[in-house]
Formats: sequence, C-alpha cells, structure tokens
Amino acid sequence: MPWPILNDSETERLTRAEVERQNTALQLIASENFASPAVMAATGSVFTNKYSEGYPGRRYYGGNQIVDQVEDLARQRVCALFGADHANVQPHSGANANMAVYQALLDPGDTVLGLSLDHGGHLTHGSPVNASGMMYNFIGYRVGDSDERLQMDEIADLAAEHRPKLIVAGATAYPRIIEPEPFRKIADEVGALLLFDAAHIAGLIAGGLHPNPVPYSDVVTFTTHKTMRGPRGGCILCTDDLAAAIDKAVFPGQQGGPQEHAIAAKAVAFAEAATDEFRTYAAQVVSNAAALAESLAAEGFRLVSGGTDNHLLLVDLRPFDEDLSGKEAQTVLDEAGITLNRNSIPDDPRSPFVTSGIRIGTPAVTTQGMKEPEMAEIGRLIAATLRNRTDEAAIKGIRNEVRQLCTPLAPYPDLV
Ligand code: DSN
Repeated sequence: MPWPILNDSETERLTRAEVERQNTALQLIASENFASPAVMAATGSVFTNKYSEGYPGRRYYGGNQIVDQVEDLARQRVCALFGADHANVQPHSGANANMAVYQALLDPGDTVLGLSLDHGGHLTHGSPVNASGMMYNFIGYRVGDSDERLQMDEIADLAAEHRPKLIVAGATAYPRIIEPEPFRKIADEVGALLLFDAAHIAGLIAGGLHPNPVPYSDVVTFTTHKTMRGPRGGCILCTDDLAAAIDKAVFPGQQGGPQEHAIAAKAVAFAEAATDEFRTYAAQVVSNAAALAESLAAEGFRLVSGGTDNHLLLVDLRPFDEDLSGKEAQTVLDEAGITLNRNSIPDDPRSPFVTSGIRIGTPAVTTQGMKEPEMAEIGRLIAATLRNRTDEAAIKGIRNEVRQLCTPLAPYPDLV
C-alpha cells in the first residue's frame, strides 16, 4: 500500500526553517548541542517501529532479537565509558531518570538533600511544583553568599541535622566543578545514598575534564543530548546491587515501551564519546567557556562565582545595566540571532520568570568549530545587542553579523 501522504509540505517547510535557524544563528543554550549525522540517522531509523517492553532477553513482545543487541550495545558502551557496573539506557529524559531513581531508592515522604532550584538545581531536585518535591521531603542546600560556590561544610551540617536517605549532587546552572568525593564522605557520615545528576556535564566527564562521579556514587543519572552530544534522552548508571531495583523502577515503574530508535542513537553517541576527537571537543568546550567569560567580564558583566570551570556561564546583568532583566535580554538577543535563556542568579531579587541573569553555554558552538577568537566576537555581539536593545536597525545589523559568523561553520550545511 502507498503511504497516505507522500509529501507533507507544511512539516517539511518548518523543518527547513529550523535547519536555517540552527545553521545561521548562535545556539548558546547550555543544555543544547548539535547531534552528529550518525546520531540523527539512528534516531530516524526503523527501530522507531518496535515495541520492546522489558529488557534484553526478557521482553514482553516478540521480534526483539535485534533490538536486544542494540540495547545491549548501548549498555555495554556506556558502562565502559564511565566504568559503571550497570546501565539503564531506557529513560526518555533526565527527569524520568531521576524520578525512577527516587522510586527505586525512596518511599514517599523520605528526606532528600538537593541543590535548590533558585541556586542552580533542577526541577527534579525537589522543586515544590515538581513531583519530586510533592512526593519526597526535599531539603535544599544553597551556594555561599560571597563565593557563590557549593559549601560542603553547610551541606554536611544539613545532612547531620536532617539525616536524609538520599543526597543529590548535580546542577543545571552551576559553573564550577562539582567534586563527587566530598559528597560521598557526607553521605557515608549520615548513612545516605548518593545520586550524582551529571546531566549537564556527562560529556565533560567522558572527555576527562571533570571528575568521574561513578566510583563515588550509588547512582549517576545524565541526559544524552547535552554535552554528551547524543539524541534526546536519559541514562542511569548504578552499582550492581541496585541494578534490579533501578530497572524495575524505569520499567514498569515509570515508563512503558522504550524508544529503541533513541537507544540506538545513544549507542552511537557513546561510541563517539569514547574517541580522542571527543576528548579534544570536550576540552575546547571548557576553553571556549573561559574565553567567553573573559570577553563578557571585559564588557562589564558580572559572572556568578567569578568565572567558569565547565561549559556554562551564569551572568548577572545588573552591573552592566540595572534596568535590564534576563527576560528582556533573552528576547532581544533572540532577535539578533543569539539564542540563550534567562536564568535566576543566586538570591535573585526578580521572579524566576523575569530574572536578573542569563545562562550561556558553549557545547553547540564548539561542535560547529568555534574557538577562542569567535568567543571574543560573541561576547562583543552580546554586549552590543544589549546596549542597543531599543534600536531596531542596530539589532538587524547584529543579526547580519551573527549570520556571517555562523554560516561558514554551519552544523548542517547539507540539510539546507
Ligand atoms: N532543561 C534543562 C536545562 O536547560 O538545563 C534541564 O533539564
């Protein structure tokens, strides 16, 4: 039988428009990246057609002989990459991965320590509007008033006071290295389990830039589409003794059928991340973030914690312009072809919807081949856009400069 629609021109038009946007504008959202053609081919493969509830060798439906091999390949590759005992590659997202870990390790009402969302944590680290915060008794730790870094002494004091069953390390808007060893020590002192949420920095760990939390953690979760540069999705690594509980919590606990096309693409990404080229890439991500930080500081912006050790910067806009909110900055920068997100800074006087900060990341621009000279240029373009934010002609001019900067390094020139 012929397919019912041979050519969906509306979706095709939108896809082309999105290719054009990605090819000609600066993608500076810290949690985004450009997946390789091999990752995208696997994501668009026939594995999308298959139902495979269960795990390799233990499926509820037939026809999973090949799917079992692809899921095993992904599991083996990610275990080798991080030195983990066991992997579950089925979580559809980082949020699903974290909720599955909580279901595996906790009972409703149990106490957990996690970084507060307004100090750089994630929704699933106990935000009251998220199921994590509704189901479990999360106690938030915060960064220090003066240095805006994790205060391990304060986290130890909170742990001693609240005796959590689980401690969550990890962040979505924290520009410094998170050392896993001190978290392990605190967890051991109070008999807690340790979950390290490495969603943002998994690629930096795989690339050897940040300490590997696997030897120190009971469970590590991460997303595969950020610095890992794979397909959208999540992954859980854990010790052998937690493997059965984690697997049961993902399926049937949180999810039904796994997305085997995404799992095939995760297998590709894990192989890519084990290469020397990926290590070079990860190192350049960090160098680029440092170069961009320097450029923005010279333009009069304040960097939360004074700088960065990873792929992102958290920028306090107030010293640059007291009246400029993160929301306004995000909107006008988008018009200039500079895409990033507003973000609360620690103890932000503005609401989380408005904010006094922006978050900027270098994973995507580094993938397309930008280096330190382009970072200096990006810092200049950001400052020029925000200084001229009420001048439509100036913003149009900057949009053209951004296009000229991006076009020779377009990530997907063949998709146009
Ligand atoms: N949305 C992700 C981020 O931008 O950090 C976290 O889930």
